[in-house]
Amino acid sequence: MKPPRTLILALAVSALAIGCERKPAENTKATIAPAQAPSMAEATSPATVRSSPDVAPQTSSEANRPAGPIEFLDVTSQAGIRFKHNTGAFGKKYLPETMGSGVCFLDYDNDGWQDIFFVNSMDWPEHKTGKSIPALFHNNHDGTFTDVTREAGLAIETYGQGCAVGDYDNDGFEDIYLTTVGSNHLYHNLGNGKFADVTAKAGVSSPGFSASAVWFDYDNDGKLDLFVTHYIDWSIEKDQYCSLDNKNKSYCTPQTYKGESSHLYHNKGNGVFEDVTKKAGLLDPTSKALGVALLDYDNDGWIDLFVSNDTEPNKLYHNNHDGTFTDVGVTVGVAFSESGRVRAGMGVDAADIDNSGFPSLLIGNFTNESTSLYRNDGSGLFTDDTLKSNIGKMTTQSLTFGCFFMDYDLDGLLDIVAANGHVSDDIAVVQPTVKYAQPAGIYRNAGKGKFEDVSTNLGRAIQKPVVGRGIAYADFDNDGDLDLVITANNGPARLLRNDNANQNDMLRVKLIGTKSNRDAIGAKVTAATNTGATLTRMVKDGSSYLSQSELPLTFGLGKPGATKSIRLQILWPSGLRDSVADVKPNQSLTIQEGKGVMAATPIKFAGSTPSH
Ligand SMILES: [Ca+2]
Ligand SMILES: [Ca+2]
Ligand SMILES: [Ca+2]
Ligand SMILES: [Ca+2]
Repeated sequence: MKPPRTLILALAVSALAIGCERKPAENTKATIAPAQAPSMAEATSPATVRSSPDVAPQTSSEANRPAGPIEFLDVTSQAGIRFKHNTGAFGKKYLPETMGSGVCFLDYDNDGWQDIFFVNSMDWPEHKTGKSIPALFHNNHDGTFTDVTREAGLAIETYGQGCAVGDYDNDGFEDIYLTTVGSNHLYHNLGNGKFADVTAKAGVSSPGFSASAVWFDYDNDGKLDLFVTHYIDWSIEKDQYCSLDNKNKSYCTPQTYKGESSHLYHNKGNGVFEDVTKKAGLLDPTSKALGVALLDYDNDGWIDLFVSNDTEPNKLYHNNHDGTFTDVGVTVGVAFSESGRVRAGMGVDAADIDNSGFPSLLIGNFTNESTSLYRNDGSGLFTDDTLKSNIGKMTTQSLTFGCFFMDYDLDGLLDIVAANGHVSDDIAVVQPTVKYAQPAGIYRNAGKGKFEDVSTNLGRAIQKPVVGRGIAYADFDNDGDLDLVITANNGPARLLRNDNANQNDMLRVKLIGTKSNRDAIGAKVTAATNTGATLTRMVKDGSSYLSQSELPLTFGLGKPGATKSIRLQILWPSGLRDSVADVKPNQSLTIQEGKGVMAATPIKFAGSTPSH
């Protein structure tokens, strides 16, 4: 264990003087008042340029800088995470059993430490053996978590699939949307550690077979709207018989069932939403959607939606700026494989992988289909780089559900992380080389459009075969590098701590919208270093599969350099621009729209046991 760091008293004096967000609480369950929204006059002020507050002399941090190879260490049990997904499977092979479930990182109590929400399914009514509930784990700031599900009012049994976290009422507290096979739930965060089910008033139950969901502000009115993907028209009564070996029932593929349209809900304010699916041009009963990613693929300032469909064409919904969307998936080249085939699109992500300023697309597919990588060429078109990037040959054997771009080694290039696992527990009967439980995949961005498989270089935990489904990232221990949580179908979830990636420099940025939605979802941040790197990241939820990573952004800044300095430019969804000059690496900044830096905390490199 490393010795505790010396506290740096010079920390961000000027920032904290004007800051209205409290520092991380000393007590684990403290309720934190949200930042107050500034007046409209303040919020609409022109672009501001401010210097970052003087932060930590880098020398004292360097003393605790880790060394050694990067490893994702399984810290599930030492962190006190105990969660097992229950599919309710009892031999009838009902299709939803093989699809779940998701996990979301969120800081529900605003203490600056990411908490974890696990979605659960449950026993079927005809074979009830016990109660299965989701789980909310509070981050205790010392590498451990406490299960607070019951106190939070979330011990509610549903046939859950996924979650999406967003502060839909801009009250400063993250709310949770839970998707299910059945009726979905919106849990409003009351700010005192408890949640209230407000689904009925909000009008967002979205009955059917829901999968991934995403909060985003499609009309840029400052209020988060909700898009809910739907998969297939399934019920116990409509369940079909399928078999791989012509003897025993297997899980059917989605071709057996009709699709079900996804839904868009417009946030009207006052906690009420309107189903605008048809009006927005998004009604599509043939789609079998599983994943959704936010991106502004054409950089016109309006968020577009990418939706992956299982055995149906993928959709890229261009935002027309008037409340409607147009599917341009075929035109821009992301609907089909290079040979014109539909694939089993599941998890998705969009991010700027080549530091071009434009987001490229990642889609997890079935075994023998490979994960898809579409590079955004900046002219409104995508190029299928699956083969050229080497992703194709590295992912042929994988059946990929959750996946995303994440800079695991903080070198400034976004890598690829994937959770894998087959849908058929009996797949080995007909395809002996294909496994039901599969290791996760990590593919390092080597630059120049190439990726390399580093899955076997990062410790044993990544190589452990599991029936992977949901996956999400966050810096749960606030040591500057990104950690992982992975769920397993009908199995235990695991927390994998990233050790030693913080040998490289990083900058973490949390944004607070004022005129824009408070979560700043859709805000784009460009970090330009005095060493010549320019990185662009967008604040987003959604992506992966049924899951959500943390909202704060992490910029990997490569090898430590004593004179390194960063200029941040923020384009808010409202159209406002802020910029912050002379930022030093290895700190975590909170930036408020129109106001600049509100808080700055140096990163502590102590790793597993941060001390106070
Ligand atoms: Ca927290
Ligand atoms: Ca809220
Ligand atoms: Ca756009
Ligand atoms: Ca970390």
